[in-house]
Amino acid sequence: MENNVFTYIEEEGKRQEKNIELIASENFVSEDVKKAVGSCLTNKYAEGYPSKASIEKFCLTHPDYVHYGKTGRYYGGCENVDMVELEAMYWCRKAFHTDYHCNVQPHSGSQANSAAFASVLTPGDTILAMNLEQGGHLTHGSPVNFSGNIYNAVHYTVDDRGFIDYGDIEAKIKEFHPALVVAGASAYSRVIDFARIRGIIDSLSTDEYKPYFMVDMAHIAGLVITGEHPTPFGLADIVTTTCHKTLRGPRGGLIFSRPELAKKVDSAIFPYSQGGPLLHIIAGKAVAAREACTEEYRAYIHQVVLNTRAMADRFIELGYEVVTGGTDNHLFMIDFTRTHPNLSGKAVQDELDKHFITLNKNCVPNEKRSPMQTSGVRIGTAAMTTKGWKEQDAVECADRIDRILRSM
Ligand code: DSN
Repeated sequence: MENNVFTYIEEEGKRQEKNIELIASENFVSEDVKKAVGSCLTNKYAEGYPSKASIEKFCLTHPDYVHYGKTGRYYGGCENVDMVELEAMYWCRKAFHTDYHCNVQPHSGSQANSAAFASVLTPGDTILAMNLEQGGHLTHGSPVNFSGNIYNAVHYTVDDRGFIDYGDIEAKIKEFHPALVVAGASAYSRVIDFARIRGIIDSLSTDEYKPYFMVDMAHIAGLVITGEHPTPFGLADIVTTTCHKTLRGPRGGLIFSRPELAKKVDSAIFPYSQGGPLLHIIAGKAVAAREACTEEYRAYIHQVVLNTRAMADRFIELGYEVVTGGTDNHLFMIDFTRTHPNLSGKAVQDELDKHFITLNKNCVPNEKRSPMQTSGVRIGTAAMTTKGWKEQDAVECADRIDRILRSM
């Protein structure tokens, strides 16, 4: 049988070039990131972490680097990949302006969250996080996910307008005494007030009870880097992220932690939940993090925020209901329930696919339809801003989507 994989890669390249990409969790990486990810590093096994000798060598050229966490590999020949991993740890910390420990090995955001939980929790512990149906994430305690099975998950909610209900966070901490409070979302268009959540946790902590605070900043990582969203560093004990959304790196995850948790986090990745790290991906993370330290990247993220706001505002002018009435970040949600009750998120997604516009159906607060149908869609502009979109392009796209939906 012929192997057609290169044909499909070529076809997918054409699709990515041609389509308008509005999936809020996607982006287009640089040629340098692709070069790293497609490199010979994929051939190398390197279970463990960079050796003490490699760290000493790295510090000769990066005297500001301070190492936390585990050291030592289980295989020979790791002298080059050690330096790659140290570069990734160094640039990820630089990009986020933090001296937290950084583990660059998680294969994905889910793996990062799984290990982050395992580092500070024991099975059966209670976690408090945002509801998946209202914008949270699968790995934040959904009953169909490991997180909702291994741990006792309780959820906070959003208010009538779709904003996080901080009063509910406080009430749920008082009622359930979670061992870990999680902030972060995959479909939430507003600033998350990490300082306020830290304040709530501190006000309810005692000598006997002190929950950990974890932020999953996967969606907004790029905005955190450039200051378009408040940083969780200095507030959260653990911060996880993916690298492939607004951060614009390869698929994969990161875990940052306060230095005192470094060894626990490292052990929770290897040997607890992963084997050999993907060094080619880690190289891509290093390249992307370095790129995120540039002025060009700062301007890019600022443009993402402008484009998203322009597009959300246009949809509101056109008579659509945008959840929370707008956006502060790279995405927004349209809720068809009241304005277009005959439209489901799935029908809209399928129709737009035919017009080469790609987005995803999404549950909205107080969703009445199933997750396979939904009453809303999620729209993000990070990918199209990489392709050069300005506000006018975003507005024209909203007009075009409106014309298509009116003919449905
Ligand atoms: N992070 C999700 C998304 O936002 O698309 C998928 O896990």
